[in-house]
Amino acid sequence: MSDLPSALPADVSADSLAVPSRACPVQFLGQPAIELLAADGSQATVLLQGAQVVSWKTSGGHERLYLSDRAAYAPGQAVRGGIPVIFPQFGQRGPLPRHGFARTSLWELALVESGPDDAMAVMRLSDDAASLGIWPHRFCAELTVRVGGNRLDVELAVTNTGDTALSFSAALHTYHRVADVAQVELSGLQRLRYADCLRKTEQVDAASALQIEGEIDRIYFNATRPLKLVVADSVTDIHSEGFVDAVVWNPGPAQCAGLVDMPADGYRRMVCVEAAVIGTPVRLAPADEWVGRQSLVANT
Ligand code: TA6
Repeated sequence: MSDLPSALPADVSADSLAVPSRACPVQFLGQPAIELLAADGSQATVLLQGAQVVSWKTSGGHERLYLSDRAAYAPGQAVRGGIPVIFPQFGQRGPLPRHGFARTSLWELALVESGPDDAMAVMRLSDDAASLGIWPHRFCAELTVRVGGNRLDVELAVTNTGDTALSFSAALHTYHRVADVAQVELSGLQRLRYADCLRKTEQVDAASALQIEGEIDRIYFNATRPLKLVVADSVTDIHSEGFVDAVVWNPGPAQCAGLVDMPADGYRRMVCVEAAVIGTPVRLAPADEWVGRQSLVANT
């Protein structure tokens, strides 16, 4: 226990007493998780189930991710909110359960590390009898989460550990927490081609920033420019590498009412902006590796 004085001496700033970065195992709503705390006070919490980030708070304690207060926490159950890891199939674009099995699998903690300014955890998922039964490929997936300096970096690395080629689609299904979805302006997608999953059409986006008016479910292709999510006075810059597409989703009131793990008005306080690779699935020859990254920077 430190012997710090109860009141700081006049010449000592709180910053100089910053708690060193750390990563520690915790229980999050009964689930095994890792809490990452950076020296500046920013923090993230990652469940072992699905290697799912469920909380990212900036140094002022502002929660940046939406997590449904009706989310289910049970083995094999997808958790509504945070950053679900979508792999090896996006949506129902194949024979697997929707959004694949990574988000409902138990990952193992491979590494935790804390530096002077940030804290990091690496989680790992490999093929097993259950996955081979529905997806006949050997693989090793690693998810790296790093928090510090008001940014959250999430990286998915997939290696083909088998002796035949494999293909997959993937996404970091990020639920951004917003004050009011009606105030969202998302720029960086202008003039891109997108698939409208509601109307089953392909279109080209408008030349202005995207605003959310009701249910939206779009896959933007070749979305390689940085995105900027502005909601009232909150700004989040979104950078992706490797994930060449982007998904924007909000269920709107009608769909939200049908989601048992979302409050009826939950759609008003979230928007999913997802780093994705869908249009052209990733193909890996034996021993090949693919890496995708999404960086979120909270600018206010
Ligand atoms: O990312 C958009 C989407 O594919 C939507 O079509 C909607 O299904 C959403 O994912 C949520 O999917 P989930 O399986 O988590 O309910």
